[in-house]
Amino acid sequence: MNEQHDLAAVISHFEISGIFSGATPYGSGHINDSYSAVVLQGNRQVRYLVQRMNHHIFKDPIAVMENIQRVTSHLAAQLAGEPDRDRRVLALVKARDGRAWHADQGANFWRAYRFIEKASSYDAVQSPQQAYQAGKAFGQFQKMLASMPAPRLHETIPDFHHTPRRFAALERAISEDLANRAADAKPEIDFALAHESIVGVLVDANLPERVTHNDTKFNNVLLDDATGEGICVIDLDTVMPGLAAYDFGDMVRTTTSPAMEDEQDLFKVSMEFPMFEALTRGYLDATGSFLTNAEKEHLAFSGKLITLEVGIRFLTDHLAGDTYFKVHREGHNLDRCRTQFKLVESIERQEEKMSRLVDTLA
Ligand code: ADP
Ligand code: GN1
Ligand code: MG
Repeated sequence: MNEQHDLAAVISHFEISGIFSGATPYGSGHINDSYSAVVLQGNRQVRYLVQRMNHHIFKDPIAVMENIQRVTSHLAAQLAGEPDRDRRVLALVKARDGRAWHADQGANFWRAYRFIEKASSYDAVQSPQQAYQAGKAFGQFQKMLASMPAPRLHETIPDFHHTPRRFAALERAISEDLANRAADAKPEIDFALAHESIVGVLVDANLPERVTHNDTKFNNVLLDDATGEGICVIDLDTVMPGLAAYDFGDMVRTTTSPAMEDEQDLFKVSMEFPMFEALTRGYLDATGSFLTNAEKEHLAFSGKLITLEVGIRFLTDHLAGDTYFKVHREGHNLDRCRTQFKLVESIERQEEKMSRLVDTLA
């Protein structure tokens, strides 16, 4: 976190009663600044998850908030009558002016969510049971959003999963070489360029547009601390029209390798088949009834493609001088790129087996 923010001042703009007792930076996302803020209400300590949106990346924060309001209301309606409903969907706290956000003097956009207690997110997957729960939770999320009424959601980041355009951006970054890092990244650049033939496969497959999450990282689902159930899908900034396969692919990327995304020991990075199997079972338990055959046929491939895409994005940002993803050390984006490409290789070695498994389960 580069700046200090006055969270007491921020939360005073929201419909949060009680006495502010402190706030701490929270989570490990690459984009927004998140804080857990505690207020005393009588003798109870109540937490809120307060976020400053990154308006350099989300250029139209109001459009993002409109999407999130519509999506969370729709999910809440779908979950009516479910036990523990309040922990199964994010709930925005309104600002005192009635909006869903607060814009401060520094042009920062803030929002506040009720804190979902007794649940946790994990940066790396630990067991097939967790993988199953993540697949099921993101699958149910897609299922519930299949009935979102018109109009179409805003595209909060245009071409977010247009892999050919991500590839073109990398080519530009290589030729510009703004941070003078291309020579040292030659093996990674060669790896990316050698994969050009696959970048258009999903966008050219004529798959149906759906409401998708688009950032289905394992740490974007909260698992219940007591039962391990995937209880709530979070991080809704990129919920917009998209392809189901990219959502499944990002689960494969982040929920089948036990290593951290920025692990420097690449021996630890591999696509573990039991995790993939559990993830696929969870996802198809929720979505098998409505996905088309064409979508199912692309599931096994999607993990390889989005892992390549995210690796390409990390490499592009490294070459451009680290302007997009938060970095915490020298070469951080290059380290992240290396884990992604190592994972692509691991997936390539197991691709046929992955396809056979999806065929038997779908
Ligand atoms: P980012 O876009 O930076 O990844 P997230 O929305 O994913 O931000 O939030 C960061 C972290 O904060 C999450 O990984 C999760 O652990 C936690 N978190 C987010 N929303 C809530 C919530 N409503 N209740 C509890 N924890 C939350
Ligand atoms: C970012 O916000 P976070 O950390 O969940 C990024 C994703 C990448 C991911 C890689 C808006 O997600 O697209 O896949 O990092 N989000 C945005 O870890 O670009
Ligand atoms: Mg997140």
